[in-house]
Amino acid sequence: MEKTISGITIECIKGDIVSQPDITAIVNAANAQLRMGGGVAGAIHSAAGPGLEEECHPLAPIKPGEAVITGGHRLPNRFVIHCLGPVFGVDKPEDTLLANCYRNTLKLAEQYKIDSIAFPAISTGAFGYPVEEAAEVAFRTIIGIVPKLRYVKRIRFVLYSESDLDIHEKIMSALKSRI
Ligand code: AR6
Repeated sequence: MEKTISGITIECIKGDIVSQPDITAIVNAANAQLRMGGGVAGAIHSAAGPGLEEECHPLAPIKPGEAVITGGHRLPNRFVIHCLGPVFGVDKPEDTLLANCYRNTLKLAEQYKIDSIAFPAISTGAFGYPVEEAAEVAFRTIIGIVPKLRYVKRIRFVLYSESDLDIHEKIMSALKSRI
């Protein structure tokens, strides 16, 4: 599913964040130390190779809601933007911190004149954020920022499961009627 708002395409697909060769920057659901870890971070570091951890080392630690940028190393993408989502029930207020992830990531993307970006569903895996609530925060934040974007033209959500895709599509269609 995709829709265009203020000339920017927002889309949801089912897939793997490390297999988005047409996208300039992919987003890592990182850990504070910017190390390999599991889930998205594990997949990104495995695909990028050890050079990514080396580049990350001096940038760590980061706080919930913060984002930092590195090169893509062996990934097909030019950049990786690493952000630390909130741990649900621990880092509060969760919704503000999660919104900051999307806000700060898009801010960096603009600074680096990035035209396309792919997000995973930050915080919804190991960090336990309920997918539906997280998707509401993600879309609400992005919709608020979209009119201000100059360089980013495509924002892709890459969902790992059919059910996560369904939830994101449902929330995206509901948003349509509110715009
Ligand atoms: N591509 C797209 N989505 C994925 C992929 C993938 N390759 N792998 C998992 N997902 P998570 P978090 C989905 O746990 O909750 C790590 O260990 C997954 O199904 O990667 O922010 C880090 O080291 C879920 O819906 O990120 C941190 O310590 C979503 O991506 C911690 O987990 C996010 O899952 C970060 O936890």
